Amino acid sequence: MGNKANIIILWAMLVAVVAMATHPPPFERTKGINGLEKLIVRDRRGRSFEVYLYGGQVTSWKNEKGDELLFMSTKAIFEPPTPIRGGIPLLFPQYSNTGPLPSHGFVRQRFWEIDTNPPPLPSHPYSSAHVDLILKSSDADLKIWPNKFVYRLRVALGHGGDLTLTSRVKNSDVKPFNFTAGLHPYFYVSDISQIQVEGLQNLDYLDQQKNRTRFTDNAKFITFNSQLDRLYLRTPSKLRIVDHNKKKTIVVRKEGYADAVVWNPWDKKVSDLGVEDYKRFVAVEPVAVEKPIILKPGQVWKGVLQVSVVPRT
Ligand code: TA6
Repeated sequence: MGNKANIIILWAMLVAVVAMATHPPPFERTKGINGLEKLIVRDRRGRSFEVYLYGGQVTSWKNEKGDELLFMSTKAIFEPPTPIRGGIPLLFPQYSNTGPLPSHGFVRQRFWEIDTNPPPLPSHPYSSAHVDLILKSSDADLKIWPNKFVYRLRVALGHGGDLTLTSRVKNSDVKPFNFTAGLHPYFYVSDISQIQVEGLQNLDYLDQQKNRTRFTDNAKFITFNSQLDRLYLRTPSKLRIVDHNKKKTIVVRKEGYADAVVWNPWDKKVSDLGVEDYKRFVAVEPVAVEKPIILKPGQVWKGVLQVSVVPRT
């Protein structure tokens, strides 16, 4: 083969590599539990995530070995309007049940659509595979929360296998509004009594089991031996869940969410949670609660959760 042919082959290979890097593989649209539609996104190394259009909810995230990294309740109810207990529920426009809306707002109980024309996302352009969803306030939503919004969600697998959820909320109304919001990831752990959550030492928290009484946490890290439900205020952007049995650390990074909730119900009855299920998850939630987000007409708020799993240090 002559030099010219070699150059052409090399050129074709280069074009293919660039095309693969800049055009993530498409996702599969299929039926999940009870016929609810879900999207399955895989990268070339066999990592994957699944997201249900109901709730715009990530329900699975697997590494290249096929290990599930998120927890799903053994009694999860995949029947609208019940929220799905597990994965990563989206909380908007109200965190928890401290306002007039249903607990944690209503977007986790809505049917989202695939966003075919999302605005560019400058800070995360290099994901290896992603999907964009969109939810616009409906007439029924406006009756319970009279503020027109557009919520865009990008779920992306990074080149290192990390999972990133980018939320963008636009005020599409003619008046300002405010909201509280968050994500409620159920992280799969080997045994709740063998993990610790790090990064919250010396911070103030509101104890959600004690009418949000304010305390300061002096402990170096959080361990679990009974129910715990704390809203930590103005936390660092990086938190860590160390799983001693698995010798791994789940690194939780957040942007745009000032606060963080740590929750495990232990033996508290939760109707759609199996009796032993509490042993296998911890919720470490990026939230914006203490200071509600205020948006003027046309303004967009962005919140990011990025999760990666690394060997325990
Ligand atoms: O974020 C923690 C929390 O608000 C707990 O208080 C708790 O009960 C949990 O979320 C689950 O809420 P849900 O509305 O999904 O039952």
